Amino acid sequence: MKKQVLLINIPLTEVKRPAAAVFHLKGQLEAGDVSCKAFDANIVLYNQMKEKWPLVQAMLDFGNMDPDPDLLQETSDKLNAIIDKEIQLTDPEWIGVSIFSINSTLIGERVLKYIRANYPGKKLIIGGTGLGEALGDTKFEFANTMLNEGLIDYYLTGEAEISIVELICKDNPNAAGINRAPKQIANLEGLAFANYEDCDHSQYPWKDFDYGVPTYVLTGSRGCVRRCDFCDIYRLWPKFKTRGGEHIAKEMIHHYEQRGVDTFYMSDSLVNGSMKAFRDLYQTLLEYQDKHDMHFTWGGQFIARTNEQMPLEDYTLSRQSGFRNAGWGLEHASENIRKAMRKGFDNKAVEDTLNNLSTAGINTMINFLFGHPLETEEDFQENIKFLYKYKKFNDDGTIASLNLQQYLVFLPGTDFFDAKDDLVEPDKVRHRWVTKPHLNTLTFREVYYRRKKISEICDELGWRTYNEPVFMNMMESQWTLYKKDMQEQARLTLTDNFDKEEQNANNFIKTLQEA
Ligand code: B12
Ligand code: SF4
Repeated sequence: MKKQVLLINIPLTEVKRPAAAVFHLKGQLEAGDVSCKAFDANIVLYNQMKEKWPLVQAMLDFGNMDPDPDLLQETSDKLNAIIDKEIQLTDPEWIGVSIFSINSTLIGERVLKYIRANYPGKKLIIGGTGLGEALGDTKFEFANTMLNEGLIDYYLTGEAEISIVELICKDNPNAAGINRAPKQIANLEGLAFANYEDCDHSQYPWKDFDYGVPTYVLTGSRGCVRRCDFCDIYRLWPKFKTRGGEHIAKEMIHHYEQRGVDTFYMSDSLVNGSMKAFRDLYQTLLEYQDKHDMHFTWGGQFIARTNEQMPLEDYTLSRQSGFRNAGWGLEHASENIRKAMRKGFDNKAVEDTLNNLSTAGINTMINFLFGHPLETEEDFQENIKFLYKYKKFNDDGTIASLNLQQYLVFLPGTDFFDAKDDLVEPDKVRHRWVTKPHLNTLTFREVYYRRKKISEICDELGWRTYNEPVFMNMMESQWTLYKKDMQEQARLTLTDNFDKEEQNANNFIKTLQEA
């Protein structure tokens, strides 16, 4: 059926739930009386290449400098055929391609070349957080390259609900966010609800993932109430803006009444950034559940708070309203390192939060970030202590898993990156750093050892972890490369002998066990 606009989500996005952008923007355009089809090409491709999907994911990973050319060709040909069919079906005037993250640029460029070559008369735009290296990176290098090569007509930066309406509905290409930096949207309640009518539930492998049923991604707030130094969120959204909790609940109710979907994942940086909005949200859902024979399920990222800031009642009531999963960036068990990162919560907040989650029956997946340049032996021991002290919350299911990732990198577009020269200096090998001698003595050798030790302790204690074999594989390759580079460039041989470090760590574990 002919549409004015076709919005396409391309790889790489997760298949466990639809990527939200195209459905959010469809809602906005249709409210402006422009017909729009939101199409998730990523999920159609996934269904065609299911067996090879892990390889496709690894190939498109931005860090993969050596993608398999045959697989890339096959993926690209299949994706172009999928997109071609959809363009023929909808014959749109405008085509918008979503570049979800930097992992979408490699395949994105090929898609844009294909559409440009085969449909030169169509107006082509891109948007998404993959237009630059990081959110705070206002050079939008990928987007500018595409524009300069004539592959697109416009790129829309940042949150695009208003700029896309300006461009397509109001024919105003000079509005903020079009081919230049965005302007933060002041009133999120002024936007239309997301429109998931085009989302084909039968395509998604729901049953293989957490909730097991159709799940929509919704946005309650943008920006963050914190300013962690390694994070780029506050550069793009300088202010924390939230919808009222009642307004968010009404959108959930709308999707339930329209398509029977009762399960949601919030894209917010923090669902409890505003305690007022959080409380209004669960109250409104509870009231609706009381009157109807149904139950919501929802989850999202949240921040640790003390009992004084968020008492147990908030946990139990939100759980009753369906709040089941909370993603949590603990990042480090040492208060000192969290302070250096500006995480903004102390050990009491960690303790209170874990106890309350456990009592209320809400589970959490915790992110860690290892290898902070200021991390001392004592800070490292705090991470070990955490694994012993809170193992009970792994056992009772409260901590659903630990996402240990690899190690901390300096992401351009963050305060951490900008302060790099105050903290570290280049190591003897490329791409590496050592902490400035007057601050610490940390080198990649310790980062590698400590990361490995944490992995081993998790294994021994039976902690559930996320993607750990893949992360540790990458750490091993990094370590091998580091040793090789050290030897070649500094004529310094590093051995795998960590006896001294092992002894220190094991002595510390002994004191924990005896305590
Ligand atoms: C939810 C989420 C995820 C989910 C994805 C769920 C899914 N279905 O794929 C999970 C946890 C799996 C995930 C994974 C990753 N993510 Co993520 N994720 C987010 C998060 C928190 C919200 C994204 C979202 O849904 N927003 C809601 C929708 C409506 O907004 P949106 O996608 O940004 O779209 C808006 C604009 O970008 C723009 N837009 C988007 N597309 C288009 C298209 C057109 C044509 C136009 C005009 C405009 C436009 O308009 C939209 C409406 O305002 C963001 C951070 C944030 N708060 O935004 C990070 C974020 C997008 N993720 C990021 C990254 C790096 C990743 C990962 C690579 C790894 C990682 N470190 O987490 C992987 C990559 C995923 C993959 N498969 O390759 C970065 C991207 C940075 C970058 N420059 O690439 C972000 C910004 C977080 C960050 N600060 O680092 N992520
Ligand atoms: S709490 Fe999360 S989203 Fe907010 S600034 Fe810190 S890392 Fe970024």
